[in-house]
Amino acid sequence: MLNPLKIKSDFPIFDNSDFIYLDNASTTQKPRDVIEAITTMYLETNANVHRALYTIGSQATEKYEAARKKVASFINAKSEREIVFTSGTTESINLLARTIGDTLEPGDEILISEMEHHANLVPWQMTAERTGAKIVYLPITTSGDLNLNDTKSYFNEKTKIVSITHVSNVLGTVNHVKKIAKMTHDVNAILVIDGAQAVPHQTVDVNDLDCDFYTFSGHKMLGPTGIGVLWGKNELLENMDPFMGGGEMIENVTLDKSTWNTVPYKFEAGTPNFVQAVGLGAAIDYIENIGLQEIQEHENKLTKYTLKRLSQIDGITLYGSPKRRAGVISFNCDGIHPQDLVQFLNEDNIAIRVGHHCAQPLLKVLDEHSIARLSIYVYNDESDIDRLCESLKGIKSFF
Ligand code: 7TS
Repeated sequence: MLNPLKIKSDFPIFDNSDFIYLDNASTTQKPRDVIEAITTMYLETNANVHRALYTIGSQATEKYEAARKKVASFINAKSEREIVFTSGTTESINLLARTIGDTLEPGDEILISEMEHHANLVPWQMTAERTGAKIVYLPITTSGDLNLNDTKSYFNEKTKIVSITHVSNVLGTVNHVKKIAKMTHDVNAILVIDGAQAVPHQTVDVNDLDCDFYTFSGHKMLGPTGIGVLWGKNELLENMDPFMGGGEMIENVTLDKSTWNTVPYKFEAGTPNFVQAVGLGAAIDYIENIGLQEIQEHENKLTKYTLKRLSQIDGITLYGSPKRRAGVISFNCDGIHPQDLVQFLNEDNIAIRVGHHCAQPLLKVLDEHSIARLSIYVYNDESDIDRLCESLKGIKSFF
């Protein structure tokens, strides 16, 4: 069984403090192993990758490519050639919106959903502006699940790209990717999955899910900021144009014309975030040491406990009750502005997030401007939730 207290002791930010961090959907804290992997890289093997032909240059390149292999195996990609390092989910989706997106024609449809983070919405709106394609939104049910009933009107011969979140960053809904993959491929469209809130918390097997592209961020899975992943089926990546031009993404450059490097380097223009990639590799080692199965079981149990404890407090509204839910819980408290709520919690050294969570269309569906949200991870336990609930009760009585 996973031991959150022992795990917490691996995270220097919690040393000698009663700080309770429940904003893991925004970003996670970093274990010592990850911090040390980054520091060691700078202290001992800092040289630019794929170009520096001296000892530490080769070592840096080896570590960078080892991290790519680790990522490939973590999500069960067929080969590390299918792993493109980006700066994060946002860049991964923008890359797709500028490449496969820009092959669309007027009248083509991009199908996304009402529960998307802006990172999986705005880039497609920009694609639609450029190409004349149309965005269609899959609606959500009152429980916060995707409404997959009337699928014929959403998945049709005009649908070219479907881009859906694996797990909602507001409602915690875990979407049925395999079911959506079948609907997508039945109309010969391409399926992109935004896995930012899934990969840190559950086993993701991109082959089993049968999607075409999958994206996620290192900083939400104990890794550093500035590193993310775009996984794509090799044959699709091979046929795509590059996203950005610059160093290392080329095969040959003349004054007239350039040709492209092989996949995945064709998509990694300029000096990549190689130190951060190595940090992400250390984060994967750390997660695999605990075990994703254990992480998922721990979070399921703690989510149930949190929902029960919050529902026992008068005046708390919980948003969404999806059939399959991850450890993201949005709520508000009658008569207290969520902004005030979060500030009072902060005085008790408890961090949660408030706002529209970069999902304004979803908040409109929920008829709210601002929502408080807690999100759990490996170092949280029932005592964190107890303290949160005690603090909430105190704030309520103050108001
Ligand atoms: N997709 C989802 C589902 C997300 O939750 C986020 C970030 C992103 C994409 C973008 O990830 P980035 O690493 O490129 O920024 N979500 C949040 C959040 O819920 N609170 O802060 C960031």
